[in-house]
Amino acid sequence: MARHLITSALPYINGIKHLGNMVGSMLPADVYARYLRRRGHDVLFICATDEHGTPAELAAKEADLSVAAFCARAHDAQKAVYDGFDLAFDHFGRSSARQNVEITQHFARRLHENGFIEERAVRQVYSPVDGRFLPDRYVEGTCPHCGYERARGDQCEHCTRVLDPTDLLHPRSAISGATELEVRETTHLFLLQSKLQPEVEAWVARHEEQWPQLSSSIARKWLTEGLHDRAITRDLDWGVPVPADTWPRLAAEGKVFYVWFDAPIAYIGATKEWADAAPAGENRDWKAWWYDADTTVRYTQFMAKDNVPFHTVMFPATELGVREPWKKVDVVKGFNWLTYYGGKFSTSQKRGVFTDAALELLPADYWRYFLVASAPESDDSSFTWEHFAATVNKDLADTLGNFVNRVLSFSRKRFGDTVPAGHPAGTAEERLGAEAARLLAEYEEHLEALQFRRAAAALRALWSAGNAYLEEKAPWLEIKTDADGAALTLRTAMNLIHLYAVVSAPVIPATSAAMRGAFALPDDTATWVTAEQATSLDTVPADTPFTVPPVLFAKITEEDLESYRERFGGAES
Ligand code: B3M
Ligand code: ZN
Repeated sequence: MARHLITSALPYINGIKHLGNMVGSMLPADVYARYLRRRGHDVLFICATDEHGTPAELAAKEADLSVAAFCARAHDAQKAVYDGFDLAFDHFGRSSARQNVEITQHFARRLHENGFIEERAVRQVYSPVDGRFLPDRYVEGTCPHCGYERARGDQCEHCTRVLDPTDLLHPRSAISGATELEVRETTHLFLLQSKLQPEVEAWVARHEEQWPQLSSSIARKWLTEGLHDRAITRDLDWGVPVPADTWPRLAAEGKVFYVWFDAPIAYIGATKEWADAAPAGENRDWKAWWYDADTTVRYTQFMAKDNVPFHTVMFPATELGVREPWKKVDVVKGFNWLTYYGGKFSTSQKRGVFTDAALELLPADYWRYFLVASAPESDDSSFTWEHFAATVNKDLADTLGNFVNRVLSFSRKRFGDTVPAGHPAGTAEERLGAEAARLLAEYEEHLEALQFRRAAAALRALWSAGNAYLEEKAPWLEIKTDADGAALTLRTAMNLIHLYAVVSAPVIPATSAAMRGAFALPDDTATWVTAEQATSLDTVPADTPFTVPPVLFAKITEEDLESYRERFGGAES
């Protein structure tokens, strides 16, 4: 069996993420990891907080904490939310960890030895009041083109023109508002990506066939525009220090690597953290996942589309330039945006649903199912409370939850606390088994192809098949004339519930466990269902004791909806 390395884009440290971030990276990665584990593959699922860069420094300042203290706290806060969402990472690390510092410095040294790094003098805005160089977007001023007074040094939001900070009229520091700004010369390390362009192109050409169209078209666009040499250091206090053995002067000046240089390397760093955290007696070989692993590991990355260029072009360029056999990605699964009523999720304007608030309202499975079923794959998709409520009520509460409850309570009422025997399976059961096997195969196929929306649709169809069977057999009528017929129907339906419990687990793990726990079946450890088992629907034999679990999914009422819209903002008026 192949070994599967799975990573999700690393959530940035500066705040709790919204549902759009969740559906575009961590959640589908988790569903895929859970699925592959259940199919018996060796899986390593890694994520981490992305902690360097100016936004982290500014968020720390606002919280009146040191950056290190802020990041430690923010990491724990994010981790708690991801635990709440049942994300089953093998390790959730930190880009600021020692392991990542070491590997990032190693990469930089190797790139230098191989002639891919050069020192260049650049002129940059310096703010004496702030005591620091200001990144382009932290210089604000009046746009020379349209007169907008809050244009940023990289771009005017109003007329969208791309700017250089020195273009701005009346420039000021966005951090302190200071207006005495100077332009100073400073030296930075540049990664000579232009030299690596042909190699990256050849590498992309060999791999893009396996990528979804969204990813390969973004990679192609970047390559067509040409890879530019890129500054990979910054004048900041917080970050991976430039190694003094290789660049003593820059190290003495306190330069650190740019956040996008060390962030993807943190996939490796976090794997090493995982290995270093092994309990006594367990040997975790981080390098086997990352080094010389081209034919033994299949590596799948998940991310939103704005991150795709960094993963399909920039990080591969870095890895190629290192001239060591580091594992490169096999499949880049990119996502479009989830919007909030067609607009942006916005922290500052308090629009949209953040992951911590979501869990305060409802358990993770409601969100997991809804998000997977509306994953923005072929296009952007829009979150609305109305759509959310309709999906929960119809798919989760009616189609799945109600089926489970109805079958188990009715059987208990009529036949007691064990699965009834009844007649042997007849043609209706044969048809149902064939349908279940067909839909299961479809579901598997979509999960393997990373088509999450379609996978959710196949799962929903599998749930519906149970309802159709129940309507057809109508055991509540059958029981009046043929008790053994009703017993057969209920036993078959209970087998279907057990099948649902096993195969729904990648999407709704907690509910699946509750469904499975209803049956006191000895040695019930299978992690997946074979086509034969789906066809014969007899894993749970007659006489198996069972209990009726509490209602699996509560319906969302009109009043709930009203209060959600009020709290989170609804359609923009
Ligand atoms: N932290 C995503 C973002 O903040 C970025 C991903 C890094 S993946 C190596 O938009
Ligand atoms: Zn403008």
